[in-house]
Amino acid sequence: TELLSGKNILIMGVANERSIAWAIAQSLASHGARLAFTYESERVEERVRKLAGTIPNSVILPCNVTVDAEIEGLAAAVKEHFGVLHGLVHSIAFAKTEELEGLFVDTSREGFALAHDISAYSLVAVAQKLYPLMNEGGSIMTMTYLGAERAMKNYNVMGVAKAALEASVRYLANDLGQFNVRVNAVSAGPIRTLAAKGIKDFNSILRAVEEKAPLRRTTETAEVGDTAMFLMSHLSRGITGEVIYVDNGYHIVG
Ligand code: 0WD
Repeated sequence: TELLSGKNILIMGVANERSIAWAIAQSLASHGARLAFTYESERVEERVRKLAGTIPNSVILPCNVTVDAEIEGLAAAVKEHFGVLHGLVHSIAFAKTEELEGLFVDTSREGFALAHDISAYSLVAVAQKLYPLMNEGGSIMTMTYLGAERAMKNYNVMGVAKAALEASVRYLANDLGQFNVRVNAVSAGPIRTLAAKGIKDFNSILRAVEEKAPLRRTTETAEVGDTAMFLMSHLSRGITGEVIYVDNGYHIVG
């Protein structure tokens, strides 16, 4: 029943105990994976170190994804610690709060570029440096949201960045399939995390999900964690380039 035993998986995007990446870590660890975590900056280092410390044999490495040298340093460190990498979980996004309210038409050049750099290009950048370590095949996953496909209130430039992210998943999947590396996205329903704090009127979004989603409840991070476990495992070996919805069905009705 240890679906991930012998698998080395890198998790990027734990900020605190509410982070989706942290729930993913719990699911992966409980199925026997060996984990490495990255932290963005000293601002979150202590919190990530404390959380990672509760998972035996895990390692923690710095990586701000806006800096190429840090991604290169990460790849070198992962190679040193693990030798072979089997999985990569990308759970990172950022936009300035002023871009996450009001009209999308008011998005600044700089805000657009920053949101795309951290939320979409970073997947390409880390995949580029880490797939060469996936000598035994691998699974890469990222986190997306329905705002990639629909114009949703206040999501604005992040929706456009998520559309770029989802397209990147398809192009990366097509490139890396020949190396037996799969690339997928999980589109999660809204969850109250640090990142969600930046989105205006988040409560009404949650309420709409409770009312309209087929399962009549909001998404829990553990539900995303268990789908991530499936994506990291052999069970999902036929799936690549896909966006899997873990949203209690909201996208079919909302
Ligand atoms: O409703 C939600 N919470 C949903 C989130 C619904 C659907 C998708 N998502 C996505 C987010 O867009 C993101 O891609 O899930 C992913 C994880 O988000 P989260 O777990 O909701 O949020 P959070 O716990 O804040 O983790 C995102 C982290 C950052 O946290 P803060 O809030 O400190 O910015 O991404 C990391 C950082 O730890 N991050 C970076 N990591 C490396 N380099 C960088 C960076 N430059 N910028 C942000």
